[in-house]
Amino acid sequence: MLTVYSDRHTLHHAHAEPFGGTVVEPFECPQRAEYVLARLREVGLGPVNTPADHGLEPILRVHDAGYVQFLQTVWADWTAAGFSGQVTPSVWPGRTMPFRRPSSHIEARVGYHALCGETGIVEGTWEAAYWSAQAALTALDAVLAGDRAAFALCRPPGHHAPKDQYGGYCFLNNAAIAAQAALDRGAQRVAVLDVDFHHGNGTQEIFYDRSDVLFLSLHGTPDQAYPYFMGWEDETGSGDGAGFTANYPLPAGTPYSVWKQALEQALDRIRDYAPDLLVISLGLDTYEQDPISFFKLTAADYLDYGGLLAGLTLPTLFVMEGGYAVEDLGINTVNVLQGFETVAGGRP
Ligand code: OKP
Ligand code: ZN
Repeated sequence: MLTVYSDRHTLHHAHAEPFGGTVVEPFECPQRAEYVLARLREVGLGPVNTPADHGLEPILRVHDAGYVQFLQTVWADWTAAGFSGQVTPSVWPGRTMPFRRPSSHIEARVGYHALCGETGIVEGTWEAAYWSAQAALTALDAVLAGDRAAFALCRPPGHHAPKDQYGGYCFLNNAAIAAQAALDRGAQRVAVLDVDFHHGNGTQEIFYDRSDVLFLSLHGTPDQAYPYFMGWEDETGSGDGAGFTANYPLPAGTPYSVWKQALEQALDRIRDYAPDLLVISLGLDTYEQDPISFFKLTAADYLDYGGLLAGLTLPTLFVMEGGYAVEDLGINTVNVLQGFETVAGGRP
């Protein structure tokens, strides 16, 4: 299987993360991608290519132009205001404040575009996010050209970002950008299956009122897990999209046997939908040793469900999302891809 990877992800390295009343080293760190890269080279998964530049156009099919411009200029505006460290939101339009007009102050613009407060922005964040999206688009090229599957080793991740907000370590929604690009290049229907521990709120929101993308997410129940305010079972789509969103919230301690039942239900939905392309938002934070999550999957379970995904016999694009047990992240990620290849057969 082809992997697409850009070392420019290292330009995004937040310095600190507020967590549980203290400040810690960010869970979403550059070493994550290095562990995955090392493991896929160790097992000889396939070639590793750098992304081709598809430009801003496919990004702007999903994200607002004003938001993209914000990401491009936020660091310069932050430092011009005399601020340093990392861009950190400190004020939001509160829930009862009527929105009258935008404030041009950088603190206001940061709060306007920030979903939440744990995600730091540094000088190279935009460049890293841009090439992360290009990795997804380049891996998509391979699948559209006939590869059975390809892996976009994206960092930073994307699934929490709706069209004009960042947070949950995400800036550009790589999976959504790839799904939209596939539609723009002739696909009729795309399924996005999000197996990250966290609900893919950004992807859900982007496609919520559309029937050309079926979005499905298995995740920690909003009652107990970030992003808390979305991901309930009764969120099923609206308008033309009614019935084209499916959520499988699961409680703390969920073992693979239970997670797998939800996955089988999601796979049935995908089979009925008969998409032209399957995009997997691949998060490995369902792992029993993940420091910020609470499912109980083991390394062997990743091999197993990789095979189940291959059983759909669909062209499949894997897009890296979360996973914070850094030292085991390579093994777990590549286990999904190898489990897939064992059932699907190797590279065509
Ligand atoms: C990103 B991805 C919770 C604070 C917020 C953010 C988690 C982002 C996960 N105490 N934590 O989906 O892996
Ligand atoms: Zn996650």
